[in-house]
Amino acid sequence: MEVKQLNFNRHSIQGTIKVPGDKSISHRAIMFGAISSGKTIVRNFLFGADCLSTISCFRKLGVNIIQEDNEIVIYGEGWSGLKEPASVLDVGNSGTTTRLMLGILAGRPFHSVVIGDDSIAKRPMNRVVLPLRQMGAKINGRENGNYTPIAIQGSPLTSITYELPVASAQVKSCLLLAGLQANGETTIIEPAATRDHTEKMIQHFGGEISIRNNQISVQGNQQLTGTVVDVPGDISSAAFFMVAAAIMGNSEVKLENVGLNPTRTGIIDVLIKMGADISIEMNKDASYEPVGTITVRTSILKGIEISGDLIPRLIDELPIIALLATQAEGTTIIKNAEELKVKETNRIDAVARELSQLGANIVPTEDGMIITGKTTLHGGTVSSLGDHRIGMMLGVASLICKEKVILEDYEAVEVSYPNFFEDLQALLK
Ligand code: SPQ
Repeated sequence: MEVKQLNFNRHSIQGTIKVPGDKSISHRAIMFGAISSGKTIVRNFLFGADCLSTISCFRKLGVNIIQEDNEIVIYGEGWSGLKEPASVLDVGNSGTTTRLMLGILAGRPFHSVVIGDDSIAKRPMNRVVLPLRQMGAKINGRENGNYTPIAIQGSPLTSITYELPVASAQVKSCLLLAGLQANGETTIIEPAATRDHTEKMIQHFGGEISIRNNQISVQGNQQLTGTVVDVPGDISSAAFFMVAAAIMGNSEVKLENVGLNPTRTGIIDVLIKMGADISIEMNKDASYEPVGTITVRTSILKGIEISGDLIPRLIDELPIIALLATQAEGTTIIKNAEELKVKETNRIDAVARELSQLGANIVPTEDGMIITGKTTLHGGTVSSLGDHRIGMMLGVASLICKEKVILEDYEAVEVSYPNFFEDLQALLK
């Protein structure tokens, strides 16, 4: 375990930054390139550990994927270009790789085994395994297929209509990828809108998809064609700088080329509702995903309630929103966010425990947390607990702590933002 002493000793954050490419879109670009026919070029790919795990898995599945300067080039040979892997497919720490890849493997005529790290081994896979079995997939794993290692014997799939029991883009995407290979029309019904990058990518790679309110349908036996994917900057990474600028004095940060897909912009809604000084400018020439520039300045914030349909639109930002709430006057209540318990860590417990160590007033609840502000944070020893988003949140927290902060397990940030601490340091004044 590596330890970092965070003693930035700076008073403001100022400047312009382009955060790395979006993690969700980078994963999907590799997967769609791999199942399509022809060449796919991925620009602004995120070279984080999770997306590198996706590349490694698809190389083991026989796909020719090369890096040319900062671009990834995939020479896809369609669905049948995927071949039985000679060794296990290791997803590392990546839930997205696990769940989406299972949707692809379920319909391929070969055997494969998926493993991951200790965190992945605790994340529930029944949410995809059960509906995939309904489609005809043959899947085994620990605790009847709920946990990795998971073994799959691919087989012909039949379409289903499936109402998602939880709002999850990973489950939706897994079933759409299986549905693209099935016989007939597969329909997914969402309880609340989740990130729609898979739907957009199906269209971008020349596939057909129908979206009516909360119902998404794909016909089976579709062949896709390789294309160019421009990955926008990751709003989930940008969120750390947005919050740093809002809570530090005399600050202004401009974030360029950030993905502004409405299914991901809940953090912006929260900042506005809390009274933050924020402005957004959309890029006119963005490609198939909306992109723009976000500017955030030092803000006077007030506590709010965050719940309902907003939750899936900011699920990964809740750790940094919790820190934001410690600097808002009054109470912030986060509800309906029980999904936080099954992320890289139990993020309700992790956020409450680590921020309380620094003096925050946070009460964990069954489905969220209650945060009372505004509190002065002191220093102390905290840990990412191996969770990249907890590590980056604590890095931002250290900027407003009165004493020094020791961060254990800081290298977890490599999962989604390998240069996070360097980029943060460069903006501090
Ligand atoms: O890939 P992984 O580990 O699941 O990553 C996380 C993250 O914080 O980066 C969640 F822990 O993001 C998920 C997100 O929470 C990425 C994702 C996607 O790309 O489809 C969807 C969300 O998960 P879910 O379970 O709500 O579908």
